Order: sequence, then structure tokens, then C-alpha cells
Amino acid sequence: MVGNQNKHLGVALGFFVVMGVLLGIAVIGAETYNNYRSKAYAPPPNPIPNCTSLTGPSSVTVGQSATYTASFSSEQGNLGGEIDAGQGGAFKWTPGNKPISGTSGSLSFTWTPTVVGTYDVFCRSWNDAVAECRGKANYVDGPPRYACAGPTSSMSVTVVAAVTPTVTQAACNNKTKGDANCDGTTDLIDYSIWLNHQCNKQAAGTACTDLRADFNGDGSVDDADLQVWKNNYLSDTH
Ligand SMILES: [Ca+2]
Ligand SMILES: [Ca+2]
Repeated sequence: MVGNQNKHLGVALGFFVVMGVLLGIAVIGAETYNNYRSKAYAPPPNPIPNCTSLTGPSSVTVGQSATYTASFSSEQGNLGGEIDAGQGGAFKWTPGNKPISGTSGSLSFTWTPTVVGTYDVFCRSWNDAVAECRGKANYVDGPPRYACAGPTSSMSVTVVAAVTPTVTQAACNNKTKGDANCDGTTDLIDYSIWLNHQCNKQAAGTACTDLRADFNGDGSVDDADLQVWKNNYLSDTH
């Protein structure tokens, strides 16, 4: 009887060992399948972060600074954002991302371009390495990176060469009094020079080359210089 009991015990033990092995194989198999499925067919992590409302200058002179700002959001939090510039899918300016506490916020980045050309400036948004959105589709290289939902996650920016003014007056005693033609008086001839050489009336990206009417010496001919001319014209004797 003792022999039979041992035999039955052995059979039972063997049965449980086999079942345990089969269960293990099933668990490992299911895990492998789930891993495969999550990589190959799983939908994008929800929610994908987003960045919108990108603003900043569309034309920048080489060597001058331009600040770009965008709004970033992720319902999941753990947010980080960045604004980059690139050409044809290749990154040219990557300032490094900044953290945002909470689920949304605004960030600004300042770019000082050194090479003339046309650039894509776009925002990027992360939620703790789960997913990232990039504001320009041809810079997206696959999951977990996706195109930003937007709107306005990218813009085209033209970087133009710096131009040295070709018409200047080094020595003119009354220049700061609105005397553009340097004849010693502030009159309507000087106003005419100001009127015809205002920098902000030129095409975007065109450098100012005639600075005779830059009465305040800030490198631009604009309304501030008109005010200088007015103040001196009205107080001058003609
Ligand atoms: Ca004059
Ligand atoms: Ca000026």
C-alpha cells in the first residue's frame, strides 16, 4: 500500500510539474505577443503632446537675434518643449529643450543665425519620453515621434545677409539736429531726405543703405528720426 501511495504521489507531482511548465510557456508566449503587438500595431500613446501658435520674425539678418515663442501642451504633464530651425529635414539650430511645469505653457527661444538661407522654424513637444511631436512633418523619423496637431507649429524664415550702409555722413555738426544734407540748417530738404529713405518703407529683408536721415544714430531711418527733425525744425530759424 505504501508503494502504491508513493506511486500515486509521483504521478500527481509529475502532473503538476508538466502543468506548471505549460503555464509558464503560455505566460511567456502571451507576453511576447503583447510586446510584439504593442510595438507593431499599438495606436500612438495617448495623448501625443502638441505645440501651437508659433510666432516670431519671418525675416532675420545674419548675426542678429530673433526670438520665437510657442505654446506647448500635454494632458499627461511631464512636459518639455523646444523651438528648432532646419533645412530639408536636417536640423540646423537646436537650442535644447526647457521644462514646463503642469500640462501646458509658453516658451521662447532666441536664434542668432549665421548662414544665409531659407529655414523651417518649428516647435517640438515632449511628455517625459513617452511621445514627442515635431511641428514640421519632414523632421519626424517615426514613433514615438509624430507630427504636431497644431495649428501653426512651423513657419518659413528667410535669413538675409547683413549690408553695410553705403550712404553715410561721418562728419556733420548738425546731423543730430535733423540736418540730413549737412548744410547747417534743418529744413524741408532734410525732411524730404527722411521721407524718401525710411527703412521700414523698404521691402522686407532689404537692408537700409542711406542713413543720412538717421538723426538719432540707431542704424534705422524711422519715426524717431522724424521726431528729431520736427523738434529742431520748429525751433530753428529759417
Ligand atoms: Ca539741412
Ligand atoms: Ca534713427
